[in-house]
Amino acid sequence: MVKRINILCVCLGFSALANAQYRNSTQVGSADCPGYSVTSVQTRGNSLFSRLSLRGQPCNQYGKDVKDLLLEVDYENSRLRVKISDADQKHWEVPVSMWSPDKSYRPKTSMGQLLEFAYQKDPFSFQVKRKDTGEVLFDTSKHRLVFEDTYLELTSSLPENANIYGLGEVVDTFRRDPTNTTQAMWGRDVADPVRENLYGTHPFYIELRNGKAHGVQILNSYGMDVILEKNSVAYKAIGGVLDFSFYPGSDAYEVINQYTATVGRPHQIPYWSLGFHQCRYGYVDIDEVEGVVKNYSLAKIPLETMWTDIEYMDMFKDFTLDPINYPLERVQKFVSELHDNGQQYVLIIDPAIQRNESYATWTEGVKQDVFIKNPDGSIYIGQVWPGYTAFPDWFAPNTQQWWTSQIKNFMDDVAIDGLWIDMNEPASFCVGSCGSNRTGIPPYPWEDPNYKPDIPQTFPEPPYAIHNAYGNLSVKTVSTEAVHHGGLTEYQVHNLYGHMEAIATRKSLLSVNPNKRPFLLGRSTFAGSGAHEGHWTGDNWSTWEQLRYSISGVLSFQMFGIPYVGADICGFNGNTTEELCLRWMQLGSLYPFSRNHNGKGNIAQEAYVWPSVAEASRKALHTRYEILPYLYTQFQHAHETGHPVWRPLAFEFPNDQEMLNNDLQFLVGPGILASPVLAEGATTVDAKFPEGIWYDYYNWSPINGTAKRTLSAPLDGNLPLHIRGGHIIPTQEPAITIAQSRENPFSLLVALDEQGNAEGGLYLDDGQSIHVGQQFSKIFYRATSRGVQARGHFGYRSKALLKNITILGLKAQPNEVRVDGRAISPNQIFYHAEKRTLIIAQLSASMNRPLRVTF
Ligand SMILES: *[C@@H]1O[C@H](CO)[C@@H](O)[C@H](O)[C@H]1NC(C)=O
Ligand SMILES: *[C@@H]1O[C@H](CO)[C@@H](O)[C@H](O)[C@H]1NC(C)=O
Ligand SMILES: *[C@@H]1O[C@H](CO)[C@@H](O)[C@H](O)[C@H]1NC(C)=O
Ligand SMILES: *[C@@H]1O[C@H](CO)[C@@H](O)[C@H](O)[C@H]1NC(C)=O
Ligand SMILES: *[C@@H]1O[C@H](CO)[C@@H](O)[C@H](O)[C@H]1NC(C)=O
Ligand SMILES: *[C@@H]1O[C@H](CO)[C@@H](O)[C@H](O)[C@H]1NC(C)=O
Ligand SMILES: *[C@@H]1O[C@H](CO)[C@@H](O)[C@H](O)[C@H]1NC(C)=O
Ligand SMILES: *[C@@H]1O[C@H](CO)[C@@H](O)[C@H](O)[C@H]1NC(C)=O
Ligand SMILES: *[C@@H]1O[C@H](CO)[C@@H](O)[C@H](O)[C@H]1NC(C)=O
Ligand SMILES: CC(=O)N[C@H]1CO[C@H](CO)[C@@H](O)[C@@H]1O
Repeated sequence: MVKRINILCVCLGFSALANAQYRNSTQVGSADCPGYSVTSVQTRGNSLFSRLSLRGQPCNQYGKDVKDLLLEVDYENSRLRVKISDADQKHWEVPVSMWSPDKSYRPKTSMGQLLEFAYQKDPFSFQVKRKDTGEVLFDTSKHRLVFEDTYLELTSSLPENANIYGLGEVVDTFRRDPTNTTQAMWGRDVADPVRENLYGTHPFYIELRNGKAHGVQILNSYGMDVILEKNSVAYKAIGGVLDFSFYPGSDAYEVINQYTATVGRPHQIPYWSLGFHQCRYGYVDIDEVEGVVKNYSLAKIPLETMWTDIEYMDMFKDFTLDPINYPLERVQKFVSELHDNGQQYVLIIDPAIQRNESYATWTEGVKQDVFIKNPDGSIYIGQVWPGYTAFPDWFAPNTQQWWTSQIKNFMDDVAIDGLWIDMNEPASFCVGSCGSNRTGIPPYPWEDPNYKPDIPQTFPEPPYAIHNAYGNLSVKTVSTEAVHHGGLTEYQVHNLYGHMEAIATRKSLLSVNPNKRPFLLGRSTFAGSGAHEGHWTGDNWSTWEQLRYSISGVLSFQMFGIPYVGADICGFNGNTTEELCLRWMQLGSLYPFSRNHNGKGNIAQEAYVWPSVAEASRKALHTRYEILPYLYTQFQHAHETGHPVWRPLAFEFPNDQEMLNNDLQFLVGPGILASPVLAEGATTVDAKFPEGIWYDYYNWSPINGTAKRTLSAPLDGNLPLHIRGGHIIPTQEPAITIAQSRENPFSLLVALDEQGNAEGGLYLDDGQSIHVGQQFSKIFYRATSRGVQARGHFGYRSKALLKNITILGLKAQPNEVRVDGRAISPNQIFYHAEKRTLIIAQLSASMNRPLRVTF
């Protein structure tokens, strides 16, 4: 990737800031700006090129107006792209190599038949319309375009009370407030405050309008505000270009399909990563870590993967082990025991590298010239856990090789199964540089009452201050004036840091194990990160509010193409309570990424700590492991089409007004509705059921939608789950590890709809290889009230057999049941007339060929 980028950009933006102060003290608004007019237009095949010229005197609102612009409009397979750039000078643009587009994506209908680009010449404005209905999806005609060297502004009208989802990363309701939302895009290390900018950058939204969906994205790595107010969406960026992608849908899943075809499909996950994970910051030594694994085993709670936070390192230096508390031999022995038990081990690393002449990662990095620089060419120094540190520059040509060799050397010693990349906004505790000659480990700012950065703070701020909740852009991160390879500044590429680390780290893991799916979890993400890594929603307090918000957090990352996501179960900062932890284990057992993680100094919160939580966890994880074949199949769909693993009810039922704001219930895949308890003291849930028939997962009793029901959910019960009529859920008998579960018998749970039909799918492979060739099965199940059929591609040899088929909603008892034409024994057939349920038991059918069951 580094080779392909090869930028030598005399880019405007930051340098303009350093040389002049353009701030207009009279505070002109964009309405005072002249706008642009079209001076020439050319069309070529699917593309349109046009030049735009400033229509009058420059307004110099937050910079210097650019005189001539270039407009490029392209109808591509997966999007309509509208790009406006400076005609004469190159501004930094995110290189195409940051994305991994799905080149095999072929739409049923071409973009040109779905969307129309229309424009006005003077002043220039444009509309994006649906071709079939003429509906205007994006319309800039009511607002002036502003294009300055350090400020870009473009605004589109929106319908009143628009249904807008996305624009992250943020802690907020899933549907954003269309009248008062300011989402700053500036990666930020902070403990999950509500409605402020956070770790990742995702300026992509989906709008639901009249039951249809479309998506709009801007690609720009500069700091930016996206503002929803007054029936409009405004983009205000502090540099770069206006590079928009429009995704016509027409349902939300097709939008996400088109979006992920453009930015990169979610990576294929290792099957084991669907097991339950345990971590905490503050496991003092390897004995404690071993003790946790042992306690899970004693409590008979499935623990698939054990994690350790930064304390395993020697003074928090990456690729080292604390010689006293995590001695190499002990750690090696621990890892091999985990592996013998079919379990995994994942460790954290941070990008910041301690400045230390006796530390090979540092000295080699200096030799290979891999670190971010000060404007004077010296190595930029910040402060992170290991004291004064430098930051790898992912643009530099040798960084990949250096990073890979660090990871490889470490993994030669400790055979970890994946990496967790934290602090990669990148976080730093100084405001800007800590001073270029500093070494050692000073107190952390919050530990030192006399702390004050003692070098002059010269980082320039842009004239337009985006709504970064830390104020100045260099606060708690690398200074905006720090320099990357090719002369790029942090000001320009800040928001790409974590994404580029993920690309590099995935490559490193692949070079260590070329045919194994890497496991990678990252904090700061960008459009396209899902192709490389999963995500957790970061650090927060153990609160009921955060438990609720975790649902919209997970849902929004489904939209962003990063479906492997979860929040820290039981909460990270502060002390949880027994009840909160119990409810969180229940909800968290359904997170795509299910990990209990705790902060330092808090009371223990592993699932076994309280008998009540242990019992609830066993139940909840039993259900998770039961539906693993279904869950894994959803991840394969996500990998192929971007379709989310957790589905927002708004996206599934866009015509149901009750569902547009519902982010307290959700669907797992298309067929399972979850209605978790999210309030202290509650033992019931007020659940809304959309149209259809919904069968209780545990006792199979049906509920007719559309309905509101108060469901019983005592602490010692189950999280309410309902299977949606029309769906077939493949299940497998759970075991304590994924490897063992995968050897257990399968079953099918067939939930018939009102017409007596149901469908479902199952994807099977070895769960770990990158290239499965033809060694996979894609089975399509179809059921009616007369039988069940399995067809499809059968390339994977499963040793596990199909045991039971349970049919819910079957109105009459069948006279006989035939499997592939042969009648089976009546002893294998159980019909419950009252429940309208048929169980066909003890089938022992192969999963490796088609099957026909008739009744
Ligand atoms: C500030 O804006 C006003 C109003 O558009 C304009 O007349 C003036 O020239 C601008 N000042 C500078 C320094 O550009
Ligand atoms: C708009 O949102 C801000 C930030 O969340 C909040 O402080 C303010 O009260 C809101 N204003 C209105 C009118 O709701
Ligand atoms: C494991 O459980 C034992 C017995 O309850 C307890 O004393 C010990 O602290 C636990 N260890 C860990 C690491 O949680
Ligand atoms: C940093 O050290 C170099 C050489 O060791 C020296 O030339 C330079 O003046 C020092 N800079 C500062 C700011 O102290
Ligand atoms: C520098 O690294 C060496 C080797 O890992 C270590 O012994 C030493 O403590 C480190 N220095 C600091 C200041 O951490
Ligand atoms: C932000 O930066 C400006 C200009 O460098 C400086 O004057 C101001 O004190 C800074 N504010 C904070 C909160 O650091
Ligand atoms: C959490 O509980 C521990 C032990 O009771 C206590 O020392 C600590 O202060 C508590 N933390 C908070 C944030 O309340
Ligand atoms: C559900 O609806 C069906 C018709 O679609 C009806 O036969 C049945 O009685 C209803 N069940 C309940 C519990 O309302
Ligand atoms: C299969 O059906 C039999 C008979 O109802 C039941 O006892 C058994 O628990 C079922 N097994 C599974 C895995 O569903
Ligand atoms: C979503 C959420 O619960 N955010 C909380 C994170 O923690 C801070 C305290 O540090 C609270 O203020 C936020 O409400």
